[in-house]
Amino acid sequence: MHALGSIYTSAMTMGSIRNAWLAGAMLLGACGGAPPPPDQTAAATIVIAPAPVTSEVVAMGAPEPAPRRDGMVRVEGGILHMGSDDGDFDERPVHDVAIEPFDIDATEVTMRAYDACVRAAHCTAASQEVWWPGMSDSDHETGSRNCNQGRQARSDHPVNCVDWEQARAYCQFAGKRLPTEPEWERAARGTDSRTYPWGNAPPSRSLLNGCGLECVEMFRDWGFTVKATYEGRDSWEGTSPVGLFKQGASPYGALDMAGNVWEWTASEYCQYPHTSCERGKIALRGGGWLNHEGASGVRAANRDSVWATMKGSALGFRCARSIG
Ligand SMILES: [Ca+2]
Ligand SMILES: [Ca+2]
Repeated sequence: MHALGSIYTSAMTMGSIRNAWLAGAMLLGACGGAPPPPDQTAAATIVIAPAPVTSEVVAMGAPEPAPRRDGMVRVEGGILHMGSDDGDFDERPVHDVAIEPFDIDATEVTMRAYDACVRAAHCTAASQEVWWPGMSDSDHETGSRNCNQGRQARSDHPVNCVDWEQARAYCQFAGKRLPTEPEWERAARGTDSRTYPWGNAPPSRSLLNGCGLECVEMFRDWGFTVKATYEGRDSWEGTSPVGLFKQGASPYGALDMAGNVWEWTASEYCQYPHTSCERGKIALRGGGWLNHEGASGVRAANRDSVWATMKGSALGFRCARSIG
């Protein structure tokens, strides 16, 4: 994890350890040069509406749709009750967003898939090192230990340590695009405003690759204290192969929408209801193998943001595609 050290300290001074490494990176990023602004690809119609009632939502146990042969799942359109009144300040107010049906990758993009784009000379290679503006030497050293580039045994793991432009280039290569933030939330939460992709049951090591005891101990060895996502130990100190946690599927069959790697979206980071935006900052979703904030960090409405130029070892992406 990139952060730790100075980043962790920075986040703590904000009065919260929310998304500490990412928030810290954002703070540090503000000291560096601003990256190119993102284009505005979100095609959502925004309508303010009262918060939906979510208390009746229960954990889902029904079989989830299987990915198609092209590795994507279909996500229904309609009104998304975006955000959460139970989450962080940037998840409020809950507001309605109209979205069109679309397809989204069932899994995060793997190293193997990304390398095919590199071999085709459409993508630049993923980095073996983390980077963000103002990064410290210790951030660089600890964060780079979990970049997957150049590790043969991780070809089925998500590509990480790629910036936003690299993610966009890959999706273009695949005939796709990054999902907008509303689309990502729809794909993770379905139509019932559930807390997590699988329902409302708390995270566990059978549902996602989060920060279990293996992660807590790793950071303890590095001199840092992090809060576990769940009790017990999972098998993955860093990323895991994509699509491993079938029980954690979203209502549409999308996997790892919670945990493994945070995911780039197409959207600039804006306060709801999309009135005030931070130019050059991109909205991230899903939480990752590293979360300082425990279970809350992998909620489907949780958000974070970083400079578009960041390359993080707990940050990857998946692609989406419009229908028709
Ligand atoms: Ca783990
Ligand atoms: Ca993920």
